[in-house]
Amino acid sequence: MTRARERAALATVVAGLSALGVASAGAAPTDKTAPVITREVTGPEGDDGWFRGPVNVRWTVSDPESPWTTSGCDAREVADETSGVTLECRASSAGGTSTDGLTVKVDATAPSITGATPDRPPDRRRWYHAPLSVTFAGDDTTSGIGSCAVVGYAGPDARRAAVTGSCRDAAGNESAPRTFRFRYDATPPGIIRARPSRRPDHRGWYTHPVRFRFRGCRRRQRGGRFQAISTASEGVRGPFQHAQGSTCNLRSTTLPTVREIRQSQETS
Ligand SMILES: [Ca+2]
Ligand SMILES: [Ca+2]
Repeated sequence: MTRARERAALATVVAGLSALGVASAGAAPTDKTAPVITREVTGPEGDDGWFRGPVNVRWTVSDPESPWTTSGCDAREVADETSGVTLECRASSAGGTSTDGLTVKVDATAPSITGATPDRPPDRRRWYHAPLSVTFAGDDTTSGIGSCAVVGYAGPDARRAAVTGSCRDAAGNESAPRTFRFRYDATPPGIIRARPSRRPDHRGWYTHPVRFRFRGCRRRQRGGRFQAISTASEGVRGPFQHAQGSTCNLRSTTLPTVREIRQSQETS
C-alpha cells in the first residue's frame, strides 16, 4: 500500500468513528449534568403559602455544558383567585432533564363578617353585670376563614358599651370591623337612701304608717329607684333590709342597711 492510500484509509476510519458518535482524543467532554432551573416568584405574600394578589413566576434555565430545550418555562401570571394552580418548568440537555414546579394559591378578597355572639344573654334587663366575651363570625369563599376575634369586656361601666372585632381569612385578608353594643354595669349600688314622706310624729317616732322613697342608683342610670319589698313591722326597730332595683345592678337582693327606722309600739 502506498502512503497516499494509507492516509486515505485512515481518514475513512476516523470519519466512520465520528459518524458513530465516538469522540476522538481532544474533543469536548460529555455533559453529565441536567440544566439548572432557578425560579423567581413575585406577588403580595399572605399567610400559609397564599398570595393576596396577582402572582408572577419567571424561570431561568442554564447549562454551560450543552444546549437545552424547555417546556412550560415561559413567564406566567396568575391573576385570578384560585385555591391552587400548578405550574411546572421542564428543561432538558445532553446531561438530562430537570423539572421545577409550584402550586400558586391566590385570595385577594377580604372575608365578610356575619355575626357577633356574646357568651350569654344580658344578666338583667339588657344589662350585663359581669365580664363577658363576644365571639365574631365570618364567611370567606376562596381560602376560608382563618380566625375571628374573641373579644372580652370587663369594664368600664357604660350605658353604651361596645366591643369591636373582625375576621381574617386563611390568606390573611382582614374583614371590615364590626361593633357589638351592650349595656354594662358591674358596680353594685352604693348607699341606699331612704327618704320618709314626712317627719316623725313624736320625738323621732312614727305613730302611724309612713312611706319611704329609696334612691341608690348613680345619676347616669335612669329609673334609679328602689322599692321596698319587705318592711319593718310594727314594734320592730328597722331596718329595711330588702329592696329590689328597677334598672340598677343588684347582684344580691339584700342591700346594706339603710338606716334604722323606728316605728311606734303604739298602734295608730
Ligand atoms: Ca449540564
Ligand atoms: Ca378571601
